[in-house]
Parts: sequence; C-alpha cells; structure tokens
Amino acid sequence: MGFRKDFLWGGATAANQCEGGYNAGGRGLANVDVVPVGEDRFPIITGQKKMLDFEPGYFYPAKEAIDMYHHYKEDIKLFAEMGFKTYRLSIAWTRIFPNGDEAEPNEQGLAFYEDLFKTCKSYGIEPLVTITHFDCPIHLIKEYGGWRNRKMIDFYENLVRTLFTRYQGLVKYWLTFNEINMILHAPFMGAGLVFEEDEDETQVKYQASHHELVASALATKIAHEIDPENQVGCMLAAGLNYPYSCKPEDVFAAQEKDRENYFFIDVQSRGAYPNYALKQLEREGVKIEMTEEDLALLKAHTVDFISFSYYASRVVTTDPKLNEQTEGNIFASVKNPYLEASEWGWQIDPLGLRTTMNALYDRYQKPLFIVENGLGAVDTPDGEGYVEDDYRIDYLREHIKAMKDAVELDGVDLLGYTSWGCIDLVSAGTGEMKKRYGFIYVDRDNEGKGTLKRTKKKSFDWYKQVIASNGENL
Ligand code: BGP
Repeated sequence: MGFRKDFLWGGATAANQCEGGYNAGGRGLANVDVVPVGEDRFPIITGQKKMLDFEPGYFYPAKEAIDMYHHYKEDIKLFAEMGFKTYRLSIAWTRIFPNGDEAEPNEQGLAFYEDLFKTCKSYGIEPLVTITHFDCPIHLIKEYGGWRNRKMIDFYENLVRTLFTRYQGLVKYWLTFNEINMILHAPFMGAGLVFEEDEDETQVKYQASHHELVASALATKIAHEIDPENQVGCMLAAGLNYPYSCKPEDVFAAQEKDRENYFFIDVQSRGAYPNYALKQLEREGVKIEMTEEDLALLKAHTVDFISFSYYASRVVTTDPKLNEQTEGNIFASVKNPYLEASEWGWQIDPLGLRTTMNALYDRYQKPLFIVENGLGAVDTPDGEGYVEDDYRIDYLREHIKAMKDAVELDGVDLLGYTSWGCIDLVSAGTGEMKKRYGFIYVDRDNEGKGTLKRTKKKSFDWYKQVIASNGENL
C-alpha cells in the first residue's frame, strides 16, 4: 500500500522564473523576458498589448530572477539534501537557439544544461524536463507571429531533436508544453501571440493550439525513436470546475468549462479531436487548417503519461447574481462558499485534488504525474532569513494526504509529485518575488534587490522527512 517504491518526490521550477542570466552564454531574448511587473503585465500576458523589447521605466523580473544560472550547483545540493528523487526544470529555448530559427544550436547553452543534468545525476536526482514553459523566442514572434504560424512546428522539431540527441542517457522524462491549455487564457505566454485589433482571437488561439498539439505529437515520436527509454508527458493546468448548484444548467455549464481543458489532453492522450470540440468550433465559426498527416501523427504518437498542475478548484454558475469573483491561476472564478482561499484568492481545496486525479485517471487510464502544487504566500523571515512557514506545511500536508487517498483508496497510478517553486522564484502571474512557494528562502525582493542568499525554511525539514518516509510521516 501507499506510494510506489520508486515514487518520484521532488520540486519544480521554470527557467524564466529562476535562472536570470538573460543574456549570458549567448542566450537570446524570449517572450517571458519582456513581461514587466505592474499594471501592463496582464494585458501583455493575454496578448492585448504588444511589448517585444525592454522598455525604459519597467522592471523585468526574469532578467535576473534568483540567478539560478550561477547558483544551480548550490541549489541542487540543497534539493539533494531534502532527498529529491526528481527535479522538474525547463529549458530556456533561447539558450539553445537564441533566435529560434537557426540551423545550428548554441553550444554554450547546451553545455549549461548538460552540466546541470550531470549535477542532478551525481545526487541520484532524475531530471524531469519541460521543453517549453511559457517560453518562445522573441525573434519567432516578431518574424513569424509565434505559434499561429505553422513554421513553428519545424523550429520546435529542431529544438527537440537537438535536446533528445544531446541529453540521451541523462534525461528520460520530458514534458512537451507547460500547461498547454493556458494558451486560451495567457496566449502571449503560452504561444507568443499578440493580437491585431480586428483579429478573431478564438480562431488564432485554436490554430496555434493545433500547431502545438502537432508539435507535441512529433516530439513524442522523435523522443521514442531516439531512445525507447524516453517517457513523454503532456501537461495540463488542472482543477475541476464545480457547478455552483445542482441546477441542471449549472452542471452543464461546469461540464463545458471542464471540456475546455480536456480538449487538449483528449488530443494528446487519445490521439484525436473529440466530437464535442469539433462541434463547438464549428458553432463558433473556427476553421482549423489541418492536414491528413497531422491527424495521422496525432493518432500514432500519444503521450506516455499525464502530468498536471493543481492549486485550486473553480466554480461555475449560470446565475448572474452570483458574481462574486475571486482570483485563480491566471484567470478568475466564482467564489466557493465552502473553501478558504490563499492571500491571492486561490481557493484551497485538497479533496479537489483527489477528485481531479480520479477524473483524469478514469478518463485516460494512463499514469499521472503531479508536477505543480503549492501555496503562494508572503513569508516573513527572521534576521537570519529563517521562515516558520507552518501555513505552507499545512497546505502541502493536506494535498499530499488527498493524493495518497487517490492512490490507496481509488487505485490511481501516480508516478510522482513535484511541488511548485521548491526554491523561491518569480511569480508567473504577478511577476513578484513576495509571492513565495519555496522550501528555501531567497533574499530577493520585488524590486530585484537582496543578497540572493539561500536559507532553509521550516518546511525544508518537514518535506525531507516526508520524502524519507515515502509519504508516511506527514
Ligand atoms: C502555473 C505555472 C507556473 C507557476 C504557477 C504558480 O500556472 O506553470 O509557472 O508560476 O502557476 O503561479 P504564480 O506564479 O502566478 O503564483
């Protein structure tokens, strides 16, 4: 009983939120570099405002972040001390191909990740690599319009072929696109999309989604050809949509919302566009350009496992009077009267994790991997930088309990768990440093000031014993 013996405990980060070193080692600029902190952030993330260069007067947190580019050996050593079996990180596309469309990769970028993976391996830590985590070279946006353009599939193919070849034997677990469904809510981050005023946004988003889905299937094919040991997963921003009431219209509306998410995984895991999506796109007048070869590729190269992030559940209602909204991961939700929320309004729902796991496992019957979960909170360190983060421990404990129930009581096959932001990093939604998730405090503030010193929080020792007991001591 309990978690499998080889359960992959660990933590997760993304290149642009922790690495910094934005122009080091021949790196080019990416979309995520030019998203500033402040009121222009949201319009940029959603593709409504164009900002494709650093502009004076703005603060760009990804430029330096927590400077993991220069601290990775120290950081991985700390992860090893916690007993990590895996470390989920992402590749910065522009370290490998600074513009995205070069024929030859940048050796300095390749060497950087090679050493990082070797460092992980030296501690027995298995890297879990997200190929693109909200990451698109600026040049590809300016020149080709991001993922709306079919040529992106070729550039992505070049990237993945390079990675799978170079890191064969070092990396076995790959995720093709972080939170692929976020393209609908944060299209600049998810697909490098900036909209023209008269453009049909839905049309563009679904065409771009199609290109990413084909690219993902192609990556799965190439990964298996290069090394049959490779395991490729899709990655969903998960979290169920509850109907606010048992009114049939509310239940139906919640089902429709869930389908917005399932659509992507249905294609990646079952290998075909589901009927409900084809019908809905037809009703909305969306026409996706796709070829017979695309459909054959999607069918033949489905993912090996389903990975997802889970922070909160959402609520859907058809009653216009019930419009009290609360924040959620990138987009808002109706308030759930039964749940507490984080300082950022994300509704805390451990049982919702078990329900989400069951829904995904029932639907796909493939192993699951929880690759993000955690509490974003304001930490108050003492003079030494130590944080007593019992609130974070409570959140994680309750979620790990729920995931244990899904495994033990429901029989879900779960490969591993990587909590989000295992070391403090820049928030994707707000760009702030004050929203922290880590077991390790980093002395860095919202303005980019601080010594960058790393200090273990109370949760560090707690998570260490969770891992050591394979989830028995919570
Ligand atoms: C997910 C992203 C992560 C991460 C996390 C927490 O959507 O994949 O990159 O940042 O959410 O969100 P935030 O940083 O906004 O608190």
